[in-house]
Amino acid sequence: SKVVALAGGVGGAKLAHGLALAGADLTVVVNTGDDFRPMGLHVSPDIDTVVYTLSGLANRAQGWGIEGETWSFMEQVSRLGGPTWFNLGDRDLAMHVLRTQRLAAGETLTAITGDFAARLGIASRILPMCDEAVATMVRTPDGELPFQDYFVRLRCAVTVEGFRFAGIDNARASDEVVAALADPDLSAVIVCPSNPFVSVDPILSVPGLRAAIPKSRPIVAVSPIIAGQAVKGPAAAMLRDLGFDVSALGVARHYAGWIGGLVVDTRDEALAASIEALGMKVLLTDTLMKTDSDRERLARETLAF
Ligand code: GDP
Ligand code: FO1
Ligand code: CA
Repeated sequence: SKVVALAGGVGGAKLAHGLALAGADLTVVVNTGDDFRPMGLHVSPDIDTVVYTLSGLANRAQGWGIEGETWSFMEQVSRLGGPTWFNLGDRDLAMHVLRTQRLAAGETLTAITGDFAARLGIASRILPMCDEAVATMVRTPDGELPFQDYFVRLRCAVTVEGFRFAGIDNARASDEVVAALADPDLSAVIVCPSNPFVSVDPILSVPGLRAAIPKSRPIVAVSPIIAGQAVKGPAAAMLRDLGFDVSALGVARHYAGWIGGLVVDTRDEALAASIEALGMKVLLTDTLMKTDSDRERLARETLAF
């Protein structure tokens, strides 16, 4: 079946991989609010993670970058006094150098990403949420931080008060994203278990994107919170700081009025009635994706739901 999945990095890429393994005709719309330019190189972390995951190159334990990576480039950057808090591996570097050069030559991020994905043997379509630059900014008690400063340099160890997607007013849903959503054969939109605030919200904030999602098709999300905890990353801390319940119910409240169904972990069975009371259906299953077969099973169950 034809599906569009909305995804950030690690959680998004895992379910997208499952959907591809399950044989879905898949288009992944990926957050680009994390993008930034260390040393002048255009890094697009969530696209990188989706591309590396779907091509089988990903470092699964780390959650970003390439398996078996080497770090000679960064060692030399360090000797020469360059910035070392954001690490570009020797093989990973190729993607950033070529992306930067092709963007400077006038190609769109959509075209470049599609070409890289095809060259790495990926059958699914991977689309950036838009082609304009959007930068997620994190509001903290001490002022606003660029996303990678918050995430990597400060390891998310600051209180979060909110977010701003700088540049979003000048962005628009790309023709490719609009076409994928307008496909008459589209059977569903799947919101991956990605961070609701800094992976899914930027995608939905792109002007024209939310409106392009057909009202006639089911929208189903998978909760990134299991038993009150994020599997990885700051989603639980953000729910807490922003005053939401740190649970699948908090996630459900954030998406209420928009999604028709939420896939919730069996461990959170006790929340099902409260979530359904928000006006959405609930599927209870094991949502922790450790292996490829976990990814594929969760994808199949989500598609059936
Ligand atoms: P990022 O861009 O790399 O931060 O990745 P995403 O935003 O796509 O995903 C981050 C979210 O994925 C976190 O909130 C995790 O809790 C969630 N996540 C990661 N692995 C799993 C998993 O196996 N199952 C579920 N349900 N959530 C997961
Ligand atoms: N995350 C880190 O924690 N440390 C890094 O040095 C780092 C480098 C990096 C390089 C390329 C890339 O595509 C991603 C990279 N990430 C790194 C991951 C990353 O930026 C974050 O996990 C996300 O932006 C959150 O999705
Ligand atoms: Ca991300």
